Amino acid sequence: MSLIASDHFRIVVGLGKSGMSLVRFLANRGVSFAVADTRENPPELATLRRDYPQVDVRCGELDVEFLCRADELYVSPGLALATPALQAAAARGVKLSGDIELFARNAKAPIVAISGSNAKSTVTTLVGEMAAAAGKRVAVGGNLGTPALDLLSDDVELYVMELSSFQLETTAHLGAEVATVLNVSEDHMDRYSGLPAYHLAKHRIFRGARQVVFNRQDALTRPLLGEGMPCWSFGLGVPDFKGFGLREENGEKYLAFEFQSLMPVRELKIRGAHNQANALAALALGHAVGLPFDAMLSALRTFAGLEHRCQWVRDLDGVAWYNDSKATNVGAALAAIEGLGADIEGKLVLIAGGDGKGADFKDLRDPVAANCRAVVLMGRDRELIAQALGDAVPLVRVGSLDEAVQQCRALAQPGDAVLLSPACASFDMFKNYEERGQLFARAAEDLA
Ligand code: UMA
Ligand code: ADP
Repeated sequence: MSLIASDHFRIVVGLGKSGMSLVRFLANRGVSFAVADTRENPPELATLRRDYPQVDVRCGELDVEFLCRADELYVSPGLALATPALQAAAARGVKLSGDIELFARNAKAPIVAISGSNAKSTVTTLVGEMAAAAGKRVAVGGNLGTPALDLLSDDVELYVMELSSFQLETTAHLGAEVATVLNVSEDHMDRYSGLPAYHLAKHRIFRGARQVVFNRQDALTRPLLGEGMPCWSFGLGVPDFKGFGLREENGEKYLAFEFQSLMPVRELKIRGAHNQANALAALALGHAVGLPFDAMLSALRTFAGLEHRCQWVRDLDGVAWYNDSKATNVGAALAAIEGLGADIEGKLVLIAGGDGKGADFKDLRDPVAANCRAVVLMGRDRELIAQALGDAVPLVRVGSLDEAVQQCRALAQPGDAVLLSPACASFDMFKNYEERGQLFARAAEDLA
């Protein structure tokens, strides 16, 4: 049974990656639909016109009368539900939904659902590799990589899904086998009225979940639960029943489950305390869906981390260079500054700045004072960061990433590390965080 009524009319709102996956899904099932996008030339317009020339597509300002022809709108994650035309349609009885809701209604295999302000992609990838090492036919994607609907297949035995708060806003019932919010810190404050609204959106991931995983070190990750709900935890402290954590044996730190040591931390290739937490979260999620420990541990031993996440670029004159361009919010940059700062002999020379998305940067001040030799500031919101840091450390303002790299070369001393961890999105200066990371790595590699 396809869990979608074919006698209703739908409109796909947004024609990016999610919108195009919706188009494919609906067209394959013979559902009648149209497409709207607020942009004059949305990214997938040419593909839509080539592959589905019969589909009615409206570009530019959303037309409420047009939207109200539909029973249900599938709204792309990049478009806020607060958009007046969407709200006007909803007020007239049109249902607002999204790709993840449709995915959940049609997925036949268990879902591991992963959200959080940071570490989603790392943990999602890790759980996917653990499942593959255990011989499962696993599909990995969502906010990371392949859009959810493109993953649907009767062959899949396990779905491992990274879900953003934007995707969860349009998801009424996910029904995951296990769900987690890894951590909660401010992000996307240009879209939410404040942390409570953002927190609420993330916690929609627990709707209909059969098991949950929470972070013992972050109270905002604990869901409100009915009694008897199976619940696993992770955190950097010593674990107790149903907990994953760290234990010390003969002076050596181990990843551990309850009272059992599993693997020395030194065998992990990913660096920093934050990555130990990520490994523990992945173990908890994998254990909840029955993956054996030997397969999970072998995946942990080989996983070298994802590009642009505290990724080592090179050593030059005793200074290590790291690309953490994916740190697009304050929480992520803090994890890198504290995690890497504790791992090196000297100090960090930090490159920060970009589009701050309305964030408050004050939490950077103390960790920067403790771990950094200097901060090189660039991008649109560099003065906001400068104000938050005050006189904690010397600040250098630059106009380009190349100039930032040159300044870091001059400022860093042997034993130090240069860290690009901007605490900001990249869109004011770059196409995306990948481009920012690649240009940084290239400039660092080009240094004589
Ligand atoms: N947009 C419009 N008008 C529209 C529709 C979209 O202006 O009518 C704009 C949005 O404001 C946004 C951009 O277009 O700036 C892209 O939005 P989209 O919804 O079309 O995005 P997709 O191409 O469908 O990509 C989305 C996710 N992007 C966002 O949520 C912004 C991708 O995550 C995800 O990989 C993809 O679906 C497949 O599931 C990216 C992302 O940045 C990596 N996610 C955010 C994050 O990780 O912080 C949440
Ligand atoms: P997401 O998909 O949630 O953005 P990623 O795995 O891509 O997460 O990591 C993004 C950034 O978050 C990394 O660059 C790193 O600095 C930071 N980070 C990684 N693990 C953690 C953690 N456990 N807590 C906080 N920040 C983290």
